[in-house]
Amino acid sequence: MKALGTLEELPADYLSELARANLVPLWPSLRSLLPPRAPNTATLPSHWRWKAIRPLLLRAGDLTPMEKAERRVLVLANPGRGLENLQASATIYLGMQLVLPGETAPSHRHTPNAARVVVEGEGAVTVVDGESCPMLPGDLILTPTGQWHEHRHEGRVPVIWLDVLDLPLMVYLDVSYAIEGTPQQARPAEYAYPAGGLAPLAHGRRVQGAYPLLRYEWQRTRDALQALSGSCERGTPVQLAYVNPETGGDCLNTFAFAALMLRPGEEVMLPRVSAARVFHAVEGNGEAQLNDTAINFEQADTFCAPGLASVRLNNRSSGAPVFLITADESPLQRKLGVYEQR
Ligand code: GTQ
Repeated sequence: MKALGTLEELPADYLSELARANLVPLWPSLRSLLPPRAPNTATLPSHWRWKAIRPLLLRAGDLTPMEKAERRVLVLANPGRGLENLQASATIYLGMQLVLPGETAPSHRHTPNAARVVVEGEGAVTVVDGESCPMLPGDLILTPTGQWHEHRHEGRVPVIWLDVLDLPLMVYLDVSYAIEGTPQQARPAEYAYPAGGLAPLAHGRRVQGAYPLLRYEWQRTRDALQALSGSCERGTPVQLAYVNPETGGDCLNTFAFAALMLRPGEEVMLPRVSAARVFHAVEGNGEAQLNDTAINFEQADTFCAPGLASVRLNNRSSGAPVFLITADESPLQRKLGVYEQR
């Protein structure tokens, strides 16, 4: 591609006349807006260590009462995008949230979609549009766009989870806002999906509604990965997608979630895709090679790969499996017609 003219080549009086008329020449920016063959990204391969996060988050519990926080969260910010922008990737926001025994993060609803991956503790619930979802380590809990949610904790130990939201996207689109609510009347989960391929027939009809399942229990996901690993060739990722059990589609509109198992000694390459991706280690320690960046991750660590990164994952342990939960931007990119695998 030809090099184009620069701002510096233009006379100062011309530039100031343009600015007075709210005009900007395109050609000095054209190559960075439309770079040849592959996009530019500020997203860096990044790693957030649980060992660093946990004490700082517990300290936030001492420093800032719930009334002063509403959501007591430390945001996992990508240094490449500027920490102040609170982004892991262009569209993914990650935060580690703490609720102490006896506390409630009050009810609200907002345009961004959210999902939580529980990291530590027991005894808390997230109430989503009235449905009470217990929070146990490894559980994935959905809070789709517009649904009321509050976090209650009547247990004895701190509960911590990872929030995954499409907040940067909603802010970018000028559609991000929240509505405060009042405490919800909580009921147990209405529908269960007791096994793959079986859907409840409520009053002779299939369950209606866009989000039939809000809580994906870790124990069942783990068991399913173990079972799948028996019939998966080594080196082929043992991976399950978190889907809407009525439609088989993505469980949220914008992000796809999956669980991945690395068997002892196993190395896998993931396909090179345009969607940025985040990884959270539910169990085990391993290595990730993200482009030129090597990451040694431990249990409860979180890391991210920009779009089109090459991703290699390694479990060097000879006896213990690694379990990861991933979130990526593929549903959003598919809807926009820009998703690609290279
Ligand atoms: O739990 O509702 O990390 O509204 C950021 C915004 C969590 C939440 C976050 C939120 C929440």
